[in-house]
Amino acid sequence: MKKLAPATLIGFFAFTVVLFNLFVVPFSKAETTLRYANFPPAPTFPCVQMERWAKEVEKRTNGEVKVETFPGGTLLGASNMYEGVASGIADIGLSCPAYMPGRFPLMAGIDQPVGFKSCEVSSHVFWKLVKEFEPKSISNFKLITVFTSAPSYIATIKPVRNLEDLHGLQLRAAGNMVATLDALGAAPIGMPMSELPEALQKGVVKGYAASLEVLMDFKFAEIVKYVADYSLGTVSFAVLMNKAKWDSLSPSVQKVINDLSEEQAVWTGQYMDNHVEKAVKWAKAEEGLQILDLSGEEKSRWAKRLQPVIDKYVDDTEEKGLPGKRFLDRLYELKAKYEK
Ligand code: 3IO
Repeated sequence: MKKLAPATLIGFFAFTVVLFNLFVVPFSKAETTLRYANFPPAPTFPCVQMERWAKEVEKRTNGEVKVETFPGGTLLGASNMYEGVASGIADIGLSCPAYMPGRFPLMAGIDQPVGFKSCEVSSHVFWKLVKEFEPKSISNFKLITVFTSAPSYIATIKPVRNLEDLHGLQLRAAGNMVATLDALGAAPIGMPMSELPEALQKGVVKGYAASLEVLMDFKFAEIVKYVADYSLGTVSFAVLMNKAKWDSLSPSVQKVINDLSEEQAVWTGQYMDNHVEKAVKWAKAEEGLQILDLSGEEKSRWAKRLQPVIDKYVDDTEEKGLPGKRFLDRLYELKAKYEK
């Protein structure tokens, strides 16, 4: 048989590529692209869970849906996320209800200082609560999933071992945690996580309350060297989709997304718990971080200061005609169940 000249082979190959692009690609192409906005940097946990969700949706819809992700505030930031998704700038957005005290009054129950120890538990409890109570504040959106941060702790430049050390101390916190730090006598400043690096650098704050993985992910352990070992509450997140966009999706795609929602909450919690452990090990070994035990007596002083914060949540919601008492009762019930 006559050998084909290399040029003929290349020509044949090029022809095949052209044919493939003309006839095969157009029909196998993703039918829908979802634009998913996120405010913190790509390596942080809210974005890690976003990439996992995107990958799962693409896989489970066999490529019918493509998810385009926008980490680091490249499409929407923490403060315009809610409006940006409502108006369709993004199809999906990670909103942080905990940054807006008063705007999500019932859901704020999850961020009260109820002593969560694990993000898997708090995220799963939050998911169940949101399904059971269907908060009005997010009823204009399709809820994709919810989760929380891992429990927050006070991390500071100077050691905090008691309420006296904490008195008047300027600390950054998520909005919903401002009341908690106020009750402990600190001077909290509410701001999104994305503004904390600069505030710490400039010395505007002497520390913060947040979950512990940020010690490593934002390298905060280069500045703060002490953590007071007292779990203060979580920071809640809700992944919201534009309602019209949701309505435009096929029933099979909607089913994939619905089937993923609770799983995603639990996945995120598990990822976070493992990641926090890794971060604390790193911060201790590389940056000399110290976790300060509080005495038993000191812990009960803190608990005594924090109970009125929880009581106030109940009063505020009930005043608005919202079932805050039932929400909290159910929270404690689910917390005990998942902690087993
Ligand atoms: C958070 C927000 C963005 C990136 C990493 C994060 N870890 C915890 C939070 C939530 C928050 O704002 C806080 O104070 O814990």
